[in-house]
Amino acid sequence: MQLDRSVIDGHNQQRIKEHQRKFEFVSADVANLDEVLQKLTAFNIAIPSWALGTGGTRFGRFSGGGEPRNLEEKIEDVGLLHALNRSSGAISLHIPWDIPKDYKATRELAAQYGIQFDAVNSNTFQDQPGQALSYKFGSLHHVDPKVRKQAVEHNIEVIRHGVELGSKALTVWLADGSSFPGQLNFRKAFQRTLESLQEIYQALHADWKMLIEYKAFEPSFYSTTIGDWGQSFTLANKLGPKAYTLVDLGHHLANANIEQIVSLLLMEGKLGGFHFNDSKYADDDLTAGSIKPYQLFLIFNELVEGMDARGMDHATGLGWMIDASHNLKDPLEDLMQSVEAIKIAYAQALIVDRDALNTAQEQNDVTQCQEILQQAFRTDVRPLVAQARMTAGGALDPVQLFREAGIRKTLIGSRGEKTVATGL
Ligand SMILES: [Mn+2]
Repeated sequence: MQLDRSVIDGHNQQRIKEHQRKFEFVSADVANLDEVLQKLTAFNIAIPSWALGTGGTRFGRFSGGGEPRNLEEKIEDVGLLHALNRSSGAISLHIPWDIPKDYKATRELAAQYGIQFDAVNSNTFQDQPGQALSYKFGSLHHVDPKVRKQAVEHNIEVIRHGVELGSKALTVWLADGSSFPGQLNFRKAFQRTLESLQEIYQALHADWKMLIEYKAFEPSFYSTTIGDWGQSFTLANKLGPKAYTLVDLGHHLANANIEQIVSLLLMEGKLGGFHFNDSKYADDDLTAGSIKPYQLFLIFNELVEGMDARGMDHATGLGWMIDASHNLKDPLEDLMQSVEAIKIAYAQALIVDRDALNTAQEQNDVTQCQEILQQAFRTDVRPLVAQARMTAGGALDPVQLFREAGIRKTLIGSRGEKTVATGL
């Protein structure tokens, strides 16, 4: 379904007076208002194709109604999100869950919704039907060169799909690791992974990036072959200028200082992109900003500071993606909440008094440093985000409009109550 323009206009008309009152209140204190609004408008976050259906836990899955049944319906869902929030103008595909059958038709459909193709994701963490060799004991690090070759070829195939659709990056996340001490020779596993990645790197086009995701735990219980940012960074450095580290917020050990990791990767020019989500205990893949909104703000504070230091374009300099799973909420509502939380954290980082913070840091004025950061964090920037969204043609309150317009009901009507999306 395409959302009719008049539906959004009607929704905004009803709320405009209240919005203006709030917007004028907060914007009076924002010195660089036009710049903040322009940056917020330009900032888009890619939606993962695997997060449009209901996710499960390892104990079960409780599907919702009207889930997208194929790639076309997934693009339609992202199109709906983008129409509502004007900040979800890209989809990140997962191969083989979303292999396009007709590139031209897929590109045209996406263009209708104003959707671009973000990073393509390979999958060597599970065996597919008819697959010759198993990934039970890993893929790119496998002791058997034939398994490594199969995994390398899969990644090259994923790049080919991405090239046809206009993607510019391959994201590699490996489940490779070990579950028991002694199972693996760490050095050999790392070396084999590097050699496999080098073969994949050779297949990258000149304007492509390879994003190397790390994860400290899961599904292996003892070691992960790309377990932390140091290991990803080492691989990216050895591979070359097209290889970067990708930070997934849920892939760290508890209480890791992710904002410091981000700062240093940016400094070294090796931060490639983000997978946003939130977590309480492990890689919970919850809605961004739902558990630790202050951490999300601190990360954006380092991102803005670090990108500005390198003269990077905030919107295009890094890959911004959500990587979440929704086992309770409507996936589209959850994604809207994630996008909103990310943009709120970004807006807060944009209004940090950067000069004053630099001065306070250089003077060891610890109290003032905290005052400056928390002044920004405790400012209700939601009217700024809403203003940017409305100006770009979106809804003042996307979640409420999604409900008022009965979008899920319409999707259930056309797709059915019992549909299951491919994905997690
Ligand atoms: Mn991820």
